[in-house]
Amino acid sequence: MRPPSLIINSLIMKKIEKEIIEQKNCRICGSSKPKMFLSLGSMPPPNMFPQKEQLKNESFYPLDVSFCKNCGLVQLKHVVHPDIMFRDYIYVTSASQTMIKHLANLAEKTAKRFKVQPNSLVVDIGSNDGTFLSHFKKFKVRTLGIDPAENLKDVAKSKGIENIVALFSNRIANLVSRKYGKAKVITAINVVAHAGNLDDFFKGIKTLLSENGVFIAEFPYLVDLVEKDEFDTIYHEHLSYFSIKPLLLILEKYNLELFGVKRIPIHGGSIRLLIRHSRNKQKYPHPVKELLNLEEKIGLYNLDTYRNFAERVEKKKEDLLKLLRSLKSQGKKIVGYGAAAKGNILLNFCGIGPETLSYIVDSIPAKQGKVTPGTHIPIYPEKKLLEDMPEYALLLAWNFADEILGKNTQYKKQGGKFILIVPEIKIL
Ligand code: JHZ
Repeated sequence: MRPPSLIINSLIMKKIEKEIIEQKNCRICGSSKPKMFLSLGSMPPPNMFPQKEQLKNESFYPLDVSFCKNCGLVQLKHVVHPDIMFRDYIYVTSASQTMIKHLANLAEKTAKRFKVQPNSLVVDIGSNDGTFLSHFKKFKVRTLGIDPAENLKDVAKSKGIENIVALFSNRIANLVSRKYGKAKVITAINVVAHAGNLDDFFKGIKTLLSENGVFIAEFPYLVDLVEKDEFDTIYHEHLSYFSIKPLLLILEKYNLELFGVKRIPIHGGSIRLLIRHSRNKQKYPHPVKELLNLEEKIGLYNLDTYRNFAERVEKKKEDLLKLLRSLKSQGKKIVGYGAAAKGNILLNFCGIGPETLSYIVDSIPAKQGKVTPGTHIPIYPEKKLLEDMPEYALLLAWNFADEILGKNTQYKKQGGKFILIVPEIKIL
């Protein structure tokens, strides 16, 4: 018999039969009536940066968003095959100091609050380049990463992180618990929104989590997305946009309990969830009740809220294009800062290409030398900004505004200006 790790690796080696499928029923409650309220158009998945010679082979997929009135889940209407999006993944967690510090902090807090003993198992789903798990090493725990990106396996390994190349599922959870035992801590940072089958995902959490274990999940919060019009965080990888209400439904289905929740500022406003095997059925802690009230109050369970959001998105597009056209007509040079996935949504949706943004600077070496998906703007290392001194830099990675502005004081001193787009369009 082959060892379990080989069996796991072979699970994602199947041929892709359908590149995209339409999700007809709500991915949480199964209702057949999710209503579409926004179409951002058809574009390549935003982390698939082509080389100049691959431009003719780009695949475009629709980006349409629906709301399920029955359970409150906001979700994509189409699902691109996960192998297309995640098998060769260009985004690395370690690209931002903000993210590194955030995860170091979370590892420290987790180990202390949950009294994680040496040798306990800590599993990170969507472990990427191993940044998060590397911060658990000093607690002498056993760490295991699960991530479908084949290209990042060795990067994580070089940090001493054992890694399984797979999409998380109940099947994987069973294999892992047989080989490594149950996990005291499971984490999924910016991952649950990516899960194609939420039932299978939470069933897997139920299977792998030890009796007194904790599952910690973080992802952008729908309240922030709607209130700050962060429409560019809607993309093919993110299949669900969560509020608390639909989440409780799926947790209850698998006898899991949300015992803690906290709003955190990362990525334009996220939530951190603390989940365990159910002990207090139907007794939500105060912060959970407060968020449910907030969601109700701002209309997250009404279709009209999303129709209004869609109108604001169109308006933001017009306003941004007006500003950029006016700057170009004055002969100003504009570039982009941060070739973020969200940036690619903004560029494709607004139809902004190299005629407007001469280039984009980005810190991830694998993005440099490539062009942006769909819009074909060349990407260079960050140092080009100061060498070239364009008059304006459109901050595409607006979620890291503090970090980026902080390290570009010289550009500002020499007269360079940043254009911010979230929460509103503003020149700094
Ligand atoms: P960043 C990613 O989306 C992918 P993206 C993922 N799907 C997800 O869910 C969200 O995060 C949350 C660059 N940069 O993190 C690096 C600089 O150049 O906003 C990145 O290319 N200089 C998992 O891609 C980009 O900006 C800098 O100083 O939208 C930021 O991408 C910093 C800080 C970043 O996420």
